[in-house]
Amino acid sequence: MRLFLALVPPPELRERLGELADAAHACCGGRRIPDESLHLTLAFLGEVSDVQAVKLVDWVNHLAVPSGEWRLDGWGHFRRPGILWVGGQSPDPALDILQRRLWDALEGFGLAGRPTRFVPHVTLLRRADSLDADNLPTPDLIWPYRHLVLMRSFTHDDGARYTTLARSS
Ligand code: 2AM
Repeated sequence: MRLFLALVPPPELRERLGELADAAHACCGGRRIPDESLHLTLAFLGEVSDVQAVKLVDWVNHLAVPSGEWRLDGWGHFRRPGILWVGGQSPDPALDILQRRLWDALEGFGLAGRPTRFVPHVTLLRRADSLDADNLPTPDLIWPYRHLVLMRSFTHDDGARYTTLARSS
């Protein structure tokens, strides 16, 4: 099964992100990520076995994550998959440390895939017609977090859907 670790936005922030996704979609086209799927990927694990998944669920359920606040104040994009995203204009040291700590533990589970670069972002559009965010309102949002989740991704014709398998304590 295909798994990833993520932060999920609290309900009010999810709404604000949804408004930004609507504005982005009106201007740039592509596929708008549904509100319920908006997230920040901390670690993409890819395909894992059932045995590994059981271990990961137990680990995440007992994991304590330092709480924090992430400031989202800029637009960005990944050209190749046509991803338009919101994120921080400057690096976030707390998220960087969390991401490194998670990969240290994941490698202990025998998982590979630590990325060479971590760019915290919330994908709002995929396969956008335009990646020019100049006419979009500048985001200014704070994301308070206390927990991370282990998510399973299911691929459908109209995009991915996610279910939560575990939440940190
Ligand atoms: P993103 O949309 O935030 O960029 C679940 O599939 C999530 O994992 C996706 O939303 C995507 O995050 C990320 N993801 C998917 N495939 C990936 C890959 N091959 N490498 C890294 N991250 C990936």
